[in-house]
Amino acid sequence: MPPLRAEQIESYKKDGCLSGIDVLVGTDVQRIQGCFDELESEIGHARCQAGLFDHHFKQPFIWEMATHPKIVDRVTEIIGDDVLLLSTHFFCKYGPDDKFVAWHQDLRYWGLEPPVEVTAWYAVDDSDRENGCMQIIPSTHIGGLLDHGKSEEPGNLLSINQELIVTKQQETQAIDCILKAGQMSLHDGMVIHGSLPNRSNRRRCGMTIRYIPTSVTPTAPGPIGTKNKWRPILIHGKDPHGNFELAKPPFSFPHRKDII
Ligand SMILES: O=C(O)CCC(=O)C(=O)O
Repeated sequence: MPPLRAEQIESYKKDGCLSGIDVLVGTDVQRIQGCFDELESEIGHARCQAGLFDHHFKQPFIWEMATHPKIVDRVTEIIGDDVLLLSTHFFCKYGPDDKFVAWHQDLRYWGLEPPVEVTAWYAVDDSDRENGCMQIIPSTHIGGLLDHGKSEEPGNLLSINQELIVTKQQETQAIDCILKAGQMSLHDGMVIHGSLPNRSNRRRCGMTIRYIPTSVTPTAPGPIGTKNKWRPILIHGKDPHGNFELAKPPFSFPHRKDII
């Protein structure tokens, strides 16, 4: 796949996100959906909604996506060659239902310094307005980390029910990350984003894959307010900084011959 064009990188830097990037096509899209279906039937809908933190240590299909060159190479074009896989997670909304993701900045609760991170949001299923695609308020990644409160609305899928109050004007600027299954969006961990409830009877599953440059230092052992711990893995380039205790890759690198 060709690298991101200069105007795409510019657009990412300006908006804090870039949507509609092709990753998988054809039977591979269904194969990954099938792997998720299998996991879902083993552990149930409730845990799949937002409870699958770092399952790339157990599930080869998540590791396969987290190390996929069509994702990782795009990330290196944004944050440079030396990249750690920070974590993986899923946001899976079954509809019709009231579950939603309140407006937030990922990095507000992650204890990373400097706050630099890119999320690849891989669409396991088609994601559109009706089933509650992710929404992003462009250019909000440049205003620093903002104070969050607690959501008063039941159904927030965020780990500690955090919510950032945004203005009506900001809300009207939000853009929909409409994706076909097999595509991804990339977003900056500082940008304000969230998603509305799934009002369809289709599932809307997104696999979030979080990446940081090796120059980032942890100021907390994991996402603040949760029991989860960071267990980053070097997946591209080198780690000259040694800021994290790195975890071992759980499986071999399925796509790369240069790293075993
Ligand atoms: O999938 C969603 O609706 C929200 C995703 C999200 O908040 C994230 O990737 O940080």
